[in-house]
Amino acid sequence: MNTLFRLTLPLFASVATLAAPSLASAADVRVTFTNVSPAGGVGTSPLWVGFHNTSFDLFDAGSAASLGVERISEDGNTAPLTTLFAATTESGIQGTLAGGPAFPGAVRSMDFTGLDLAGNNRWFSYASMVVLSNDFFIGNDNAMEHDLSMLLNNGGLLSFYVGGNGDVWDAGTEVNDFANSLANGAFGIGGGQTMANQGADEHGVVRHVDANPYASFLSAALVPEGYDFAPLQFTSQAAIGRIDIQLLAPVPEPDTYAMLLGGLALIGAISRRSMKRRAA
Ligand SMILES: [Ca+2]
Ligand SMILES: [Ca+2]
Ligand SMILES: [Ca+2]
Repeated sequence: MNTLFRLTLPLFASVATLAAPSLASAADVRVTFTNVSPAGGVGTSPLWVGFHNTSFDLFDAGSAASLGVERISEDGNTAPLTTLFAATTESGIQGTLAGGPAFPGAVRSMDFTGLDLAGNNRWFSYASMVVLSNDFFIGNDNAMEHDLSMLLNNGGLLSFYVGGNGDVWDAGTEVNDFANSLANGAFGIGGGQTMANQGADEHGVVRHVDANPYASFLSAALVPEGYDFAPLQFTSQAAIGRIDIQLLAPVPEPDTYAMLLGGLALIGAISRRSMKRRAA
């Protein structure tokens, strides 16, 4: 091995070692939601997502929903949930996927930067209203269900299906009634919601939606005769949506660039010195 290689190899190794912690500590991810319901199936309000250190728990089955869950479940309004998340997490990161409600086949995506996947932003929570409904929603009860630290070891992609086979919740905050359910018009049903937080309070607890989700709805007279509910039977479908969380190529931080440039300058100087010595 010549002098140049003996000097530069350890140098490359040390630059890589110094750069590694900086790259791992701030990751960027892309969250993509795809509505995989069949044509004519349910839609979803803009998906809220949060990255936390388990200090945030969206809801507990069998207990009353928070105001944040109530508003997102009844109106698709993520503002109260956003306030709640900010107040209960330290260094939590959150956002609502842009692009409006997602009906079957729609794809919504959003990038998040500077996540600490091994600490403050290791755990992923999500919530979205299911339409057609009064207060149905999808979301994770278990705050530690989705571990993003796995992104660092499994090729940088975490995918899972949501809302399948009864994994849909009734917030228990509004009586199910076609007279006051959001987006009836999109499904050819009469009635519908004309303002936020409309409809009778349910004073209930969060519970699974079972069997035919629409069998117990009041004001059934608003549904046209012979209406085909089959595409809306999400309780017997494999899923409502798929969430893909993809690790984006880490962007070196300024201090990493500085180290890298410093290292390269040093290599250049050594190389020039070594060539001069050989020429002499
Ligand atoms: Ca919970
Ligand atoms: Ca309510
Ligand atoms: Ca309800």
